[in-house]
Amino acid sequence: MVRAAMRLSVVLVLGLAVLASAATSYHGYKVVSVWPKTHHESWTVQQLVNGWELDQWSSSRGLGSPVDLLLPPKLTKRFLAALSQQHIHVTVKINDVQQLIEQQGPGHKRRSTLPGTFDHTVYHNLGEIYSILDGAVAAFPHLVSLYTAGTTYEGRDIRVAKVSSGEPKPVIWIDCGIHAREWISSATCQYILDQLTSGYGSDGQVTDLLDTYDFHIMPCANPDGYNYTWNEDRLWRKNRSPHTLCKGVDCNRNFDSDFGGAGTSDIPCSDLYHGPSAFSERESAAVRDAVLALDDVAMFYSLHSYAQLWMTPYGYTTDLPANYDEQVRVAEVSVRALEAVHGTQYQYGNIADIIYMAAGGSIDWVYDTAKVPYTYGVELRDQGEYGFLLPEDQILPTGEETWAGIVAGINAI
Ligand code: 0X9
Ligand code: ZN
Repeated sequence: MVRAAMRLSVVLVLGLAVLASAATSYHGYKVVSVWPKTHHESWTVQQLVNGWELDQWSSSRGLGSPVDLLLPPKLTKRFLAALSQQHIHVTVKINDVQQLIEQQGPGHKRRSTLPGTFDHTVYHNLGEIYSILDGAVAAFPHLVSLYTAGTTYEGRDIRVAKVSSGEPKPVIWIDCGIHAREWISSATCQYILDQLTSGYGSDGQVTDLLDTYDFHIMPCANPDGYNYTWNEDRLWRKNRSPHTLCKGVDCNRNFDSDFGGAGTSDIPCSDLYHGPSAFSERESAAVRDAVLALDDVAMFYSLHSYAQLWMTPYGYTTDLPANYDEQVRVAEVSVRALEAVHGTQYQYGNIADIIYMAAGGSIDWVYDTAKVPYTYGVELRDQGEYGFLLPEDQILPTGEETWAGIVAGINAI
């Protein structure tokens, strides 16, 4: 009897261990676009999203524009039936999310270049990104240096590459990957670092830029979360700090800009959880400390995905910042330059109007408190065809157009 109970508990423990170690599978999950035409239909969709706690990949930008949702297989039938009963239009964007995940990430493809060198044909895990940073220092020791802006809950360094041609100059800050699943963001930071290092002394435009500015590039602002998207759950958004019931804070809700305000959640299990207090998280504190340690930050860019938006403050209020017209003028210059490269269409404007209210975001805090006059949040490709699962053959064109937008913006200030 006792033996049998012991055997049972061993089996149970082993079973739980297997369950705990298995990566999340999105087999049979779909991404759908829902098109509410009236306020009532919008409300209905929101009720379904809240009731079933669906992962909302994008929010509608007004009536007639779509809301993208991740739909678990067990809810598909009921969800589609509810919509059809209300005559709400829906289209399937991704038929099987897991299939798409498996086309990218661990082991699917070999890199085309040596480890420790740039390769914009594949996504890289955190170890690879950090060895690329080390490789950049080794190859360009007079141009690149690295520093650690902070250490995560799980003990990983949050590294920054400083690119400088010599004596201190005003800084252009670019951070990437504060949301773990937005892989194209980190890939774009790597592309930008590659352009800066390979172009100095050979490309006139890059040489001029580095003779005028220093660049501080944080390619992975959320290393624990990013690592988790590689090994456990490709669609994880937050960091990995533990809280009651659930793990993770949305680091882009954790800055001290109307902390806890609109578009945030005080529920630890929510994807929009703002955390116990402003700057409670190592990742947001690292950005804060790094920016405050700099004498003169001319521009601050935070790269996200997806939606193709070039955004200015504020997210916590629909009020406009004092220099809104000037920030928007420069955003428009950037978007025109970006569009000229591959024809990708972007919209620009303040966060609260162009996407949604979101308090506690980095660009608002950097504008208000660090007094950086030009702060931009950029949502890179695409517009939901692949969403967060942007194929690797779009890394290079995304890098090219985004860099063109940033260069044009810098030259316009
Ligand atoms: O919700 C967010 O934090 C951003 N959208 S995302 O899909 N990438 O999560 C929008 C907030 C705007 N603020 C900044 N981008 N800084
Ligand atoms: Zn994001």
